[in-house]
Amino acid sequence: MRIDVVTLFPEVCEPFFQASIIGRAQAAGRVEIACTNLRDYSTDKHHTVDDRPFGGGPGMVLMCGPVFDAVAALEAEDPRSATRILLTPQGRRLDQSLAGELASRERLLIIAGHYEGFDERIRIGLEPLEVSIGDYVLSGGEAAAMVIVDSVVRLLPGVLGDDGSAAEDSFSIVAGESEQCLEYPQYTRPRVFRDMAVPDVLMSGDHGRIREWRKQQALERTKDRRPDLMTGCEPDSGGDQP
Ligand code: 9D3
Repeated sequence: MRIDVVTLFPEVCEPFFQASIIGRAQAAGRVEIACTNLRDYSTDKHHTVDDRPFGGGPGMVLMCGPVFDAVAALEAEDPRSATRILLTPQGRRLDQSLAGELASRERLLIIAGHYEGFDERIRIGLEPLEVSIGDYVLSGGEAAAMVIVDSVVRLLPGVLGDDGSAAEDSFSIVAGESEQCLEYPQYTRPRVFRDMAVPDVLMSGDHGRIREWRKQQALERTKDRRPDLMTGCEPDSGGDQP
């Protein structure tokens, strides 16, 4: 997979993409991620990429020219057709099932804005998929780009290895359903820390009991904290809503 990120702050995104799992995925050739500075596609000597809105109002609007030119130049670099993604609070909310859909594409071209918004003709002319990462206000799309790339890259074949980590995530996709239970409580050494002991069952060596305890804990925790997930979470064993 190839991922391009068009942004006014490539220096913010680049180190994130070099680190940890995403960095290793790139080194292993599973994904190629390139950040492009939108300012490189401005056409005036002041490197302008935004302007005041026609009709007045607060803030600045990202201009069409640099965005169209950046998209055209990047798409011409590679014959694989790109899924264009525009990061905006008005977009489809990112969830595990959208991450899974995006992970199946051969190429993503992500456009991150800053300031108040995009010239509407960017939507009309480029017909991007508009994506939001949730209902809170960010100062720009860069953090959202990092979140999307992270959630997608770890789903690519071979990226996590075969320890089952991706399949066991509490939000992993199971048979087309995107959500299941939250995770059960985990413990490691020491056995007692500040008077808090590890539950006896985990020290019992009885793997049947351990599996039952974990299932029960995960169900209780899900019912308590995220009842909205209960539909995808073993409906027979505690899924009854109050
Ligand atoms: C006054 C209306 N504001 C929307 C709530 C304008 C506005 C504020 C901040 C428009 C864009 C932004 C910058 N945000 C993003 O670029 C963004 C974002 C977000 O703020 N929340 C969740 N997902 C995303 S994806 C891109």
